[in-house]
Amino acid sequence: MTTTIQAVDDLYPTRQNTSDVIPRRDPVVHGTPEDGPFDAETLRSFEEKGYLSIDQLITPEELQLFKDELKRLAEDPAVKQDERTVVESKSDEVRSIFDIHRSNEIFSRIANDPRVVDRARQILGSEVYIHQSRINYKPGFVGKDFTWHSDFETWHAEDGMPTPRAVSISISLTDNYSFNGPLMIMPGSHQHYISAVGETPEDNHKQSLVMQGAGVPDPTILTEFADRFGIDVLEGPAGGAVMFDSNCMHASNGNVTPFSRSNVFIVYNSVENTPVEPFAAPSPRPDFLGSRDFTPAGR
Ligand code: 6CS
Ligand code: FE
Repeated sequence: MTTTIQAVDDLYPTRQNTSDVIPRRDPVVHGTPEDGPFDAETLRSFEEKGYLSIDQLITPEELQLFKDELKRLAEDPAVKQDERTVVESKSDEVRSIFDIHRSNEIFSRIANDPRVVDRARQILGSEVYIHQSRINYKPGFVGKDFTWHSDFETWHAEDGMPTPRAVSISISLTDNYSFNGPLMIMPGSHQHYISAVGETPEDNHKQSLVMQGAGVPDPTILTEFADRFGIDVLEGPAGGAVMFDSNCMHASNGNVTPFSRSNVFIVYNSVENTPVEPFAAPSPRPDFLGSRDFTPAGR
């Protein structure tokens, strides 16, 4: 019996020997105003900027429940030992906990909630499944930065995601001020794909989740992007959310203030964009980083 391996063209080559800027070959918004809660103007703005903000996505009661759960998880020694937990390089404080949509009932509920999934389906124009989820703590005083990157570049190179038909939502669990390391996005950068130089090391995720190395864009190109697109700093109160396209150039600074900057981060991928073999890595990342369970979310 012969097995046919579905060959998927690599439209977004990366981690080879040159750093190039490739125009996006795919639409950003796949759905229509009739497909969900976003109106035509919101969808147009998302297509143009690559992100949108949602005021008060969750209730004050849900916010308190999530914050209590965040504290409980960070203090659980078993959680700290788990391979899905990443700790800060120097302080040993919890930096991120991955796969919380599967390991935790409270976060599984919000990850499959219509307030979130309906929006992801509308942007992606199809049923969606969860490619990845994480809690980012960014604790006060010691929360480290996330350097400039495109999530899609990593998900394409290391998880085998064919096209950028994926969207992330970051639900703020603490207030995001200009000074405590909020998300920064270059508006419009998602329409251009920056390929990176340098091969992906074996087991790259073991260091990339603390400090990304492979796939980091070239500083000269980053400077050109910053000059061309500018940098939006996404401040906002706890309970709000930001949705952004998988190929937005984004980053966040470290947090030297006493005020932690914690969020829940969930990545929705179109069921028509399921991963194949990695496009630029020796082997696929573990399932808790790039899920191979394509069960539609919210069903
Ligand atoms: O490697 C990843 O999948 C993760 N890294 C970053 C910095 N953002 C996206 C994602 O959570
Ligand atoms: Fe990211």
